[in-house]
Amino acid sequence: MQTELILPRPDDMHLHLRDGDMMRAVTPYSSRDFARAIIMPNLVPPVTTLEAATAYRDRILAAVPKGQDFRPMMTLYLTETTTPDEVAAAFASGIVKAVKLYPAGATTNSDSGVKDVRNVMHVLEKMSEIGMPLLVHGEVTSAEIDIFDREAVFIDRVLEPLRRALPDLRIVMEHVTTKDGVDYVRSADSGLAATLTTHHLVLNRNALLAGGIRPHYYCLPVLKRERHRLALRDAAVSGDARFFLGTDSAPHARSAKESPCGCAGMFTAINTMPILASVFEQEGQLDRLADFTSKHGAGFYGLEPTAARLRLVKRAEPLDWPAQIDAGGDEVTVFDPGFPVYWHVADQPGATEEQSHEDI
Ligand code: OTD
Ligand code: ZN
Ligand code: ZN
Repeated sequence: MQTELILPRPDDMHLHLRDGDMMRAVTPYSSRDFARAIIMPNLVPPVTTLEAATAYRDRILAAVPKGQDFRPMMTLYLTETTTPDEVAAAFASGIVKAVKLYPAGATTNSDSGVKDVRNVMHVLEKMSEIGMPLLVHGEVTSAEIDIFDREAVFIDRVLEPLRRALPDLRIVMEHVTTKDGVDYVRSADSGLAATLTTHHLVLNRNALLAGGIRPHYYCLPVLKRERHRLALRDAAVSGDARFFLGTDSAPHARSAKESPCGCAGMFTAINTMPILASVFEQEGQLDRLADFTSKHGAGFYGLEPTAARLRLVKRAEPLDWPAQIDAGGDEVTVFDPGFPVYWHVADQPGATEEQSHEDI
């Protein structure tokens, strides 16, 4: 039985770090295990300019504990007033790696999102020209479309026409949650990739709804049927370079989740790597974990896998994590995969053997 795994330090290609106290509380968990991350721009107000992205990046870097090497790769939030020149200048700076398209109303803080893709075509044309990736929250928001069908309908109504109109535009379908999404990515000749979250690989919608409603398992896109989860797992371990990790770790105060109208999002940054090692082990594909977490995403963004390493070890005793972490007076509930996790992150850069807190 394999009990050690050494990977290039992984990349989280879809991460919500928030701002202020919350950002300062959660950032160290990502920077401990990850080398780089694509940082989502859905702050209030959203990050829409290079100037705002640069300032946000500086605030994140200030929250990274000394001795850890973590590179935030920024994104701009696409609105109907974003200009082609703004995104081109942002991309040229090297600080901003991509533009994020949220259909208006699709998820947390997406009110300033795009109502109709036709209104941003001039920006997308520019991105296609300069090779700047478009990251999409791929769900339609129309009230008449069932929430479980919103990803599949987005592919038909928005994504496919967009890819026909701009075949050279590089697109990432963020947090793909359905077999439809996986099949669509596989059917594309080029230019299309997808991130997969930790939680959608682990849970189906029963976790949210069976035996009581569990607000800490509510996220968007919402958890789907088992057959979709199995399709996602198949894609993650397949070795297909179009699929890579984007945790979509999205912390909210516990009170905002345990509410009559609870916020969407799960906080997974803290235990993602041990959970993913368990998932790949369950699938008999431990050797492909590095592709998924450390190579495919880097390849898509034109980066080398990191030279630094992350070591995971399997132990007899399960990993222990706090049920909640403290975030500036608020509590954030930590993702519980629902099974014991025997993989542990063993080495953190900058930590001596005595300092390294192996069980988080
Ligand atoms: N999903 N929560 C959030 C974002 C994501 O769609 C997403 O990317 C969030 O809270 O920012 C969530 O459930
Ligand atoms: Zn999203
Ligand atoms: Zn997200």
